[in-house]
Order: sequence, then C-alpha cells, then structure tokens
Amino acid sequence: MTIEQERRLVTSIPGPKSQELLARKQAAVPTGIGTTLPVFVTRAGGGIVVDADGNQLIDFGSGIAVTNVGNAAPRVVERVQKQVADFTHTCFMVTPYESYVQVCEKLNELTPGDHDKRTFLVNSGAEAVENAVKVARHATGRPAVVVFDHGYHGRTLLTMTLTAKNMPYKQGFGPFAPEVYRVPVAYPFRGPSDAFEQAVDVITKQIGAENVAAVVIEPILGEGGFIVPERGFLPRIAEFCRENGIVFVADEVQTGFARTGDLFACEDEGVVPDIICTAKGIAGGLPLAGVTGRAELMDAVHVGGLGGTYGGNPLACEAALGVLETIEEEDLVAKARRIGEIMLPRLRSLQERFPTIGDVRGRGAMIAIELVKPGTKEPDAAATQAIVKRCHAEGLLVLTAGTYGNVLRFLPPLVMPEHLLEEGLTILEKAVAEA
Ligand code: PLZ
Repeated sequence: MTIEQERRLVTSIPGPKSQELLARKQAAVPTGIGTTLPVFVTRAGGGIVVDADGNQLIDFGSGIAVTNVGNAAPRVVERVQKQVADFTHTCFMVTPYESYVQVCEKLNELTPGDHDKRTFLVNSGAEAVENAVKVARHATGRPAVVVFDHGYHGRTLLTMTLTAKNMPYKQGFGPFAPEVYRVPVAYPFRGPSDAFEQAVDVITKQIGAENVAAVVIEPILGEGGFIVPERGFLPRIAEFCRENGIVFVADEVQTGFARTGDLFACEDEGVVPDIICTAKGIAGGLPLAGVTGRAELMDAVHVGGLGGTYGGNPLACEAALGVLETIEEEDLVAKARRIGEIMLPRLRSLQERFPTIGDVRGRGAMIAIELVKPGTKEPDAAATQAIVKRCHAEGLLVLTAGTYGNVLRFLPPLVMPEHLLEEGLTILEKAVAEA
C-alpha cells in the first residue's frame, strides 16, 4: 500500500500513542540512546514518515542519509522478500553466494578511479572505516592515522578516537586508541585559510610522513556540520598522500550513493581515493557497508585477516542491488542535484532576511544552514534548537549537526516529491522567522 505524499497532523507531536511508547522506551532502553523526534514510526515511503498516531511528517532526514532511494523502495522490497524466503544467512566466509560478489563488482566499477579494485562487505560505517585502517596499516607497515577537525567516523574504540567531537561521542569513554593524530580542515566559514599547510606541517614535523599509514577524511564532513572543504583542499591532501606513500581513505559513509549530486562526493573534484568506505545509503536501511580499495592494498592482507559473521548478509546484498538499480533507473543523481537547486536559492534568500543564518552550504541533497548570533560568527545552538522544535511540531523532521550544535542539516530522500520539499522549506522559513 503506497503512502499518500501529504503532510498531515492529526494530534500534537508527539501524539498520545507515541508518548505511551516513549514512556516504555524510557523504562526499557538506556538513556545513552537519544531521541531526536519522539514519534514512533509505523510506515514510511517517498518523502513521508507515518507515526503511531496517524500523523504524516515530511522527512528531511532519511534516517541520517540512509534511505536515499526512499523507505521501502519497491526494488529493494521485492529483492529482499524473495531472498528472505530463499535463505537468510550462511556466512559468506563459510559458504559464499553470488549477491555479495555482485555488490563488490558494482562497487569496484562505480567508485572513483579505473584502477584494479577489490571490495569486502561489513555491517556499519564504523566497521568499514576501522577495516580501512586495518588494511592501510597492514599494507604500509606504518602505525599512524591522520584525521581532521570536525571529523566523524563512528563509535567503536578506534572510530570514536578518529572522531573529533568530545560530547556526546567520547566523553567518559577513554582511554582512546593510540597513533591517531588530528589536523585542521579548510572550513570556509570558520577557517583556517592555511589548513593544508598546517596539516602538512603536523604530518611532516610532528608525526613524520613515513610513519603515516592512512589519512581518513569525509569529502563533505557530515556530523561535523556539513562542512564542504574549500575547493582544492581534498585534491591537495590526496596528492600529498600519493607523494608520501600514505593511503588516502575517503569516508563516504554519509556522502555516498547519489546524495551530493554525484554517485560519490569525491567525484566533484576528480579525487580518486586509495580506499573508499561506504555504508548508510548503500542498502536502503538494511545494515551493510563496503570497503573498496586498490587491489594491491586490499590483497596485501593474509587469508582470514578480514571478515565478520554477518558482513555482506544476503538480505542486505539484495537490498544494495535494488538500491543501485533504483539510483540508475530513476536517475537519482540528477534528482539530488535538482533538490540542491531548489533548496539553496530559497535558503540563501532566507539568509538575506535573517542574519542569524551565518552560512548556507552543501551540495545536491546534502544541505545545511549554520546559525550564529547576528553580526558575529558566534554559534547559536539555542536558536538552532528553537527552530528544530518548531519544525518538529509542524511535522517537518529535521536534524542538527556541527561541532558547536548550531547547524541544521537537510537530507531529504532523493525521491522526495517537489511539493513536499517546497512545503518543508516553507515550514522552515516560518520557524526561522519566529526564532
Ligand atoms: N562515517 C561519515 O556519518 C555515521 C551517526 C549517528 P555507523 N553517521 C551517523 C550516530 O549518532 O551514531 C557515520 C558517518 C561517517 C562513519 C559513520 C559511522 O557509521 O553506520 O553509524 O557505524
């Protein structure tokens, strides 16, 4: 049954059924697991999320950049339904199956660069990044990993160490993994303007380039606030890596799969990573992630050195094949660009009216506004929260981000109908005006 593509509020948000479920959640689930918008979902599809009280919300979050093809996308549903009846698990390392190999072939073909590649599959973005570091260390025989200010790479010991922001990701969870070094990123709104020079200085003078296994970077920094590094920064970092035998790892967990108006965000500046990590949008919500890299790096690891019980689960692989078909057949790369073309001008004119919007940025359907105290660059997290609250009350699901908690980010499903996109923007405009 398809969901009518219409916002509809029948109770306040959250409604009574969601409130009842929230009370049960609070009694059963630890406080460490937060809730952005406490409505309990019963169905979702297109640009709409339906809750237990029958409210229909406009989705500007895609489950944090996961349902790029929309929730319950028909090609995903069909393939997963067939697979779940055929077999659910064998463990690819025990007795393999074709869909895993198909996904790897597709990733080898579709990721940037026409060199010989290999891919293996794991369950989450963090696991992909952690495995990229394992491969890079093994292939280079070097210990150090370089990451960036405002970077986010996950919540495991290693990836939480790679993550920049202390609260909430790291506070109280140390000691952290050794041999992780952080350098500046070229954040156009906040600087520094010489981030590349500073980064190279730290790498060559403090760490020693010959000790660095990998540089890990998000081509657009996601949780850190949708920071689009200044043009030229990524290519220069990639070139520095090449000159110094360092594995350049692109964490495309959030930016991948048509989100930014390219299949992968690295393509925008023609950057070819040595290893690319993918997850989120890869399988329409089923847990899957990929590590794709140069054959000689990936094959450096001994037999049995990589893996995991569930990595490349057959349901998730079928979902990924359905996602890739959907992206191609519905030309979602073009749809992502179109979303950016609609959103950016409206947000820029909003910025002209309201100086609390310090910056409007992003590419394709990965767009954000950064909120500041008018006339300054001082982050305004309180205004951000006020706007989010208004949007949620009006049935528009939006997410925040940013090291300073002052970024509103927009990640609509790429199949979002344009009338919902426009309506969502109108709600946002009113919320900004009220704040
Ligand atoms: N790398 C670039 O964006 C996940 C985090 C949600 P997992 N981002 C959403 C939260 O608060 O836990 C992410 C990412 C980038 C890695 C990851 C980690 O991916 O699938 O959440 O492990």
